[in-house]
Amino acid sequence: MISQLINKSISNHKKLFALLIDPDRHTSESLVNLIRNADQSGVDLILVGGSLLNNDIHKSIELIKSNTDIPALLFPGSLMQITDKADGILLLSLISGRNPDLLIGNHVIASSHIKRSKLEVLPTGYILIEGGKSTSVEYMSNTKPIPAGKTDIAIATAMAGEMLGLKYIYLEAGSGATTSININMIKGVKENINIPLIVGGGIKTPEQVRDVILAGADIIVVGTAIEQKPELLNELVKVSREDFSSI
Ligand code: 1GP
Repeated sequence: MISQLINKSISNHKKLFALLIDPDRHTSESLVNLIRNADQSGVDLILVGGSLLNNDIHKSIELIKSNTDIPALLFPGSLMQITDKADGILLLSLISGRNPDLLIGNHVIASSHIKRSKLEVLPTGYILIEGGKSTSVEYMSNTKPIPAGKTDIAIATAMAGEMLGLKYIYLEAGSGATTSININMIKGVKENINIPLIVGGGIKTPEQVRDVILAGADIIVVGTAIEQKPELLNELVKVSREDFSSI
């Protein structure tokens, strides 16, 4: 179970590195190369999704599953991205926004399908934070991100998500964000919740990976930087393997 892997890692002070794959950015060949790279680099989780998806997500997941044992989690940008070929799904409720479809509406529509699929469900409070530019997720979700400096709002939103029973909080600056989530916001959220914290959006360098982990992220998500520079993957994963037992 993916939730057990996450919980066990957290109790062992181990951080998890998640690679985000947008199947639309790949041919079958480049996808297989990326998966081999992920395998060799020691990536812990693969998230699959995108704001728009034209490629066949079933086939992309099948290709991923046939080339690695790394758990594959759906990170759906829409209802059309749900497939039982994956191991699990980050069931995202966009709690920073006020779009009822993304808070609960789509979940109602998808619930029977997800139950039948036997996908492991990871209920996640998804919090969108301004990342220095307008991102696809902001446009497609028709929601306003929390301003980058409003740590108090991010904390209150994360706490509300936990109180509602969500099991993970994801602080998201948006794919390709110019600025990743600021360190004070990560620290503030981490200090006020008792569920695993996922952080992603705009993380590009080993230093950023280290800083985000030191601030309190349990799971780091990186996508764009690896699309642009696949050779960076090994180095970024390595940083997440450093000894963080003192935090
Ligand atoms: C986006 O948080 C993820 O949903 C990853 O963002 O593509 O900027 O790494 P990047």
